[in-house]
Amino acid sequence: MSDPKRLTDDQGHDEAAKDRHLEPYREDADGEYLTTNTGLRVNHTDDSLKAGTRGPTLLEDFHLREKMTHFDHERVPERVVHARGSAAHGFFQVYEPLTDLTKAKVFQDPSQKTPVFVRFSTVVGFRGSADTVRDVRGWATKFYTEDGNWDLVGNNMPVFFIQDAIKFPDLVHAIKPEPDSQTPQASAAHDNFWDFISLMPESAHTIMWVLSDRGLPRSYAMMEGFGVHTFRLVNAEGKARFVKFHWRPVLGTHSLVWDETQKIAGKNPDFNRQDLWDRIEDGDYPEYELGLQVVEEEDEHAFDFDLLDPTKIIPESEVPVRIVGKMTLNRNPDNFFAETEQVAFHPGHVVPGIDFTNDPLLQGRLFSYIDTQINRFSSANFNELPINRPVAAVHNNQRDGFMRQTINRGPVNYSPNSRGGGCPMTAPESEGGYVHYAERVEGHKVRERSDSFKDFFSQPTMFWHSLTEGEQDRLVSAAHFELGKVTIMEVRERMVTDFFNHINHDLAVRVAKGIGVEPPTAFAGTETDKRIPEVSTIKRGRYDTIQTRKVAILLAEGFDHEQLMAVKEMLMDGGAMPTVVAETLGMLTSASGETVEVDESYLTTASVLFDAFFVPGGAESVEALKAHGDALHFVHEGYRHAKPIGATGEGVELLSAARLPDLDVSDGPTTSDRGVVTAHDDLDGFPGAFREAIAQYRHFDRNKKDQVPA
Ligand code: HDE
Repeated sequence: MSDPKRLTDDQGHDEAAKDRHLEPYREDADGEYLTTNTGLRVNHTDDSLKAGTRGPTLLEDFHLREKMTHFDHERVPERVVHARGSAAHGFFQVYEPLTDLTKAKVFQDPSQKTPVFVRFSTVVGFRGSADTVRDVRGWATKFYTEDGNWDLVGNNMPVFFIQDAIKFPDLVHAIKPEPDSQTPQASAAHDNFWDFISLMPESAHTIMWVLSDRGLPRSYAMMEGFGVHTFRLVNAEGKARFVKFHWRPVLGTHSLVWDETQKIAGKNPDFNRQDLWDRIEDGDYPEYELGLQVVEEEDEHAFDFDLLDPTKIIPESEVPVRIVGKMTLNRNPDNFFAETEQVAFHPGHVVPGIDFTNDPLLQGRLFSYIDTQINRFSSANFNELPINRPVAAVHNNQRDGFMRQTINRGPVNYSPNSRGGGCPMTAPESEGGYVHYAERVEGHKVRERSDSFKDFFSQPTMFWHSLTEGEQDRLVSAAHFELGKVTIMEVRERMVTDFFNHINHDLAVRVAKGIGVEPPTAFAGTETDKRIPEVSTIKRGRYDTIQTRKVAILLAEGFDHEQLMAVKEMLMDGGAMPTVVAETLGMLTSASGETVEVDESYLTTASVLFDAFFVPGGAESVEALKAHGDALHFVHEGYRHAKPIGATGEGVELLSAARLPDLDVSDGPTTSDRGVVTAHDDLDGFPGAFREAIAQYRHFDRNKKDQVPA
């Protein structure tokens, strides 16, 4: 009989291969008796065994002891970084064979769907911290390929804070909560972090990314991903090329705004986690295209930065991104601990056709990830856990240790051997044996940084100039927040003069103004005309769809049913998600007698959890909303956060009552470029105009939005 835990080629390697692989480990208790861990049926689990109903508990109570002991041991240490994560299953499919570039099987056959498990994470916060903090997001993908597992362990930003792995413990110590007070949680806004950064000019590029909108993703389905390091692709002829990996969300890249993220952290700390879960449950599967930037080996030194330096990107104007395939996330985990918590990634999990470079950050990671998994699982057997087990067969002489699962048969556990016929035998390259790329290496043994790594400011300068004006404003404001939390004046000053002033003088002056620091004298050392437009989140957005956008519909008794339905239909057609919000849960009756169910009340939800708002008419309904602080607050906050707002009929009066600046209330549908769409009497064309405003995602050009009290 075939053993499902050891899937072999004849059982196929398709999209469902990992799912089949996990099946024998799944457990359902439907219709089953409660038992102990040794299979003994339990007949009472609510009282411990005592000497008399009011007497002492007996040591003999094996059920109590087993239940309690297991509970006491329910946790494993959380990840030292990336502790808070959310994951999903899915598959990857290449668009056309990449045989010319790599022999990795995952890239050969467009009809093959390789199963994947992806874990997104924040970096700094502990396991129970909020999702919507300003931070880098982790993006780790485990491909269960025919050749074994390949882990692409990346981030949502293409650069990193440091150039050499040896600085990682310092970086993480500095950014985590301070060691005496253990504050602040999940935030870089404190003395230690900025003290460290002000002395680490190599971090300038990543700091710009973190302070930009990229630090606040709207959804894991609307976030780009990057492998960060330069890797190598190797084809069957042994020819190698450099490569950078990119993930591009099909829904485009979109971000939240800072005030909103802080409020969401209180209203729904699981915002991104729940969003990912709901998308998959609703069938709105997150999809991402994989892109490659490929550089010929002979062009290694053709750039004005070093390809091995992880604080640099390759501008797309120099090497375009070739889109090669798509990943779809279509299944939520069955069990958070068994899958999301126990999944163990490692950049060193590679397959033939994919190899490393000498990036000193990558090289250090190759050590750290195995070590950290052994710390988390107290065992080198972590790859035997169901979520980590490759679908490819595993045979070796690594044996024993805590929680060993595999029952290796026979007397042979060494190599070479003759007793086992030489098995397990090493595989020649033609049979999939991994052969390291034979890069020629020579040099003196030195503890030094290459001079080619020492231009710290050119790319941050290009980054700054490549943002839209609105993005620049928000970045400056982010710096005001972060450095405003720094209590040591010298650190603030150093950040202005030694850091931002080297990126751009105007930026430094603007940052200085918000944090009580004397503006620095002009410094034009790193100015450049080069631009890298792809870094802008706004330019990476998608504005031709309203798919999965969440729209709150504010209602009270006596609403106009026809107006509600016209917009609801438009939203449903476009794949958006309308939610009726009212004072209480239950049913509401329209002016013409129809009833609708309320989905959320002002208590159970908040404006910050929506992308757009709609207020239909109905005199009685709108009068009630006008008298309701929560309804007015929804409109104010939505306006302040630059979200589209639509109103029809008397609904327009709610916006007037909210005294939105520059409100244009005309009869027909008015699509102001500020994303407030109103139609008082002539409703023809309103749904289309409102749809257009929602597709724009945010309307940052509301220049008086800060006058609104929210
Ligand atoms: Fe990680 N990193 N990292 N990192 N990293 C970990 O491994 C480390 C770096 C990244 O969802 C740890 O399993 C070092 C860059 C992700 O399970 C640990 C250095 C990038 C995840 C570790 C880096 C990453 C981790 C902690 C500098 C983007 C979460 C728990 C040399 C390219 C994976 C764990 C998951 C997790 C070490 C830098 C991405 C301690 C030493 C650069 C997405 O091993």
